[in-house]
Amino acid sequence: MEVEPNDGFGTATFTGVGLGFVQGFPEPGFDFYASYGNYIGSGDNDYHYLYAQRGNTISINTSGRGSYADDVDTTITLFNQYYTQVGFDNNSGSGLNSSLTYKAPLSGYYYFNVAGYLGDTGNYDITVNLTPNLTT
Ligand SMILES: [Ca+2]
Ligand SMILES: [Ca+2]
Ligand SMILES: [Ca+2]
Repeated sequence: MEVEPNDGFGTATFTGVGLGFVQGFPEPGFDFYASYGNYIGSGDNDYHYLYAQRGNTISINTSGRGSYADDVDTTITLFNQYYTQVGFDNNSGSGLNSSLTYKAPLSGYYYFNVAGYLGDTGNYDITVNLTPNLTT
């Protein structure tokens, strides 16, 4: 679950994904995957972050939360550790959900903001997957 306030980079919610990932191989306790529920209120931005190593593929998806199927029309904006935007998606997921895949060119923290399209509000789940690429 997100921890509000998380409306900017400095207060982003940690997904739990990526710590302990060393030299392309997972260490004990490493998380490749996270999924948890969140809520977008009026004027809300939800920043989350993960850690990826160079060559990892980051996959981020939104979906309806529990009984709140497709409650909110989400967007996802992805940023690198320098807060530079490196990706955006509105509706590539199911329905009006967002889905974004990005191969990390640099090791570091990656941040993403989930917001409601045109101010839409509601419940959503965020799902994050990290796929190692051991050939890079
Ligand atoms: Ca929120
Ligand atoms: Ca927020
Ligand atoms: Ca959308």
